[in-house]
Amino acid sequence: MALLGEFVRLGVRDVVLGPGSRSQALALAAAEFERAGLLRLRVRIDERVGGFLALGIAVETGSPVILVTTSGTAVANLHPAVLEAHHSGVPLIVITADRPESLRGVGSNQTTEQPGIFGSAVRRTWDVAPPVGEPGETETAVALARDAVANVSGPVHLNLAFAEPLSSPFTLPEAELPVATSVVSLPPATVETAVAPLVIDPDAAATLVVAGTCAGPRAEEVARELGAPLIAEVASGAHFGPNLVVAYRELLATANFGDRVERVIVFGHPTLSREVPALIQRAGVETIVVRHGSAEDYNPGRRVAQFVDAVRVEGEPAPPAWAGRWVAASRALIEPIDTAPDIEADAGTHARSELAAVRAPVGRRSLVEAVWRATWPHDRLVLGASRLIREADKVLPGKRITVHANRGLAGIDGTISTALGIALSSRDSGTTRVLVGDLTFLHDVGALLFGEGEERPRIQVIVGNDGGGTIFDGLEVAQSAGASFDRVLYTPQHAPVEALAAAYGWEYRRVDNRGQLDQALTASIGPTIVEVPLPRS
Ligand SMILES: Cc1ncc(C[n+]2csc(CCOP(=O)(O)OP(=O)(O)O)c2C)c(N)n1
Ligand SMILES: [Mg+2]
Repeated sequence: MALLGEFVRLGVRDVVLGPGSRSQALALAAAEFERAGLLRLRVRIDERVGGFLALGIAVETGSPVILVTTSGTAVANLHPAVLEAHHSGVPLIVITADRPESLRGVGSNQTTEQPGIFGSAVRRTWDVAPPVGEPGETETAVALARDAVANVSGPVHLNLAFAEPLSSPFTLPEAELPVATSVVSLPPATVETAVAPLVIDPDAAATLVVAGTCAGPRAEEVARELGAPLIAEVASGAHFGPNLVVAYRELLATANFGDRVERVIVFGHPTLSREVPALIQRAGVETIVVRHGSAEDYNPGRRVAQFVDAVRVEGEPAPPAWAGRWVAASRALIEPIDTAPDIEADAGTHARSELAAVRAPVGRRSLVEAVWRATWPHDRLVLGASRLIREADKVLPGKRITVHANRGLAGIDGTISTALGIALSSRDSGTTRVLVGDLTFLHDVGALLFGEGEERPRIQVIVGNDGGGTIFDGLEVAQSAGASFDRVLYTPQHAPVEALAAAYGWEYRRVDNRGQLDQALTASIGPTIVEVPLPRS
């Protein structure tokens, strides 16, 4: 109670929990705080889903989220989300209930070694003895909450022991309602950037700016200030602006483009191409990495020259010809998929070609383009790992919208849960769309479950269904592996998505052409699954 009260006083607003006996005191206290309007509480029975839901909330709000579980395997189910949060620098306060020390290591029910269970993936761990009603316990709880918030530049773990009785009835006395004094200010980069930023002179070298996930809009600003081409991955938060180069893979491998680069400035965590790490490892290229709160510094081939917390540009931008050549060449490389009808064509030809466009089958490119067109600044877009995010990264033009992808470890797990967390806490009134492959969808199908009374946000789960993991078809081994390939890599499936939608109470639409796709993307209000069958190749 004192612990949660202090978290609230420090500005923490969101709690996600799974049910369990050992954690009952925390769960009941959280429900009381919610009743008093001091916390938003989300309850999920599957802790892996709850973990990623909390991650999504923290990504969207930028504030730490409390995650509560009972003891035993419940704790281990948080590990995937904790790892992703660790690698992306997302603040999670993981509180796990445990038995007191005397009942550990002696075969007690539902008891394992919880302190240290997340290894180095948490910034700090506390193992706390059970409260027994002694004086000073409130102060200890308050100090613990402060300590946790001070360390939450990524996930932190509070393992709290509870002895019998595990809880007693209580209500929050009005007089004791904690007053939220401040919104949590996070410890990471904000503090460290007090260190003077590295000064960059645009004239010193032919420069390219690279933005991976978590980069944010600063990368775009720096590219403009430098007059540098901008390679901004689709979920970087910087995929817009006059210097954006979409066809970067091709250009990095083209004479007079990639080979002219002398200096690379990296923001965020690039993961979507081989060409970017190859460029950084080329002789004669100097790379500066601007840190972004991840646990690991991006350092391909350990060739990065400098890691800094921030950069400042001093001097006039490079001549426009430098970035201009890249931008123009990129535009020329990305042809529109459908050639527009000749302006001089008669009305009948126009009508026929428009009809043909509406009836055209949906491919991967037209799918990502339609989702991109439908998304506006008040919406949110979440991209699952695998083929579709790569397709999006290869072809989508710049647009200033909020895009998220779990690229810390690029797992196909927890994608729908993460998107639900984003949808539930988005300050804007738009729709959250999450674009996933079929295996990514099925991996997190449990996220579709809303317990009775749980809020159902505006969300569309768009499933590009090609019957398995077609990303593996692009591997060299696909040519040589023979009959086993499908069984162990493609992993074919025919799970009926419509039936799953019905089982979990989601609206469902199947889309067979581009016209239907555009309609489906703008039609729905409540949680909807849009299934888009795609060919394997
Ligand atoms: C948790 C996890 N398990 C396994 C993988 C390896 N993996 C990467 S992509 C992929 C297949 C994804 O298939 P699907 O979602 O259908 O996308 P597609 O490639 O077919 O578009 C797998 C299994 C992973 N990234 N994360
Ligand atoms: Mg697939």
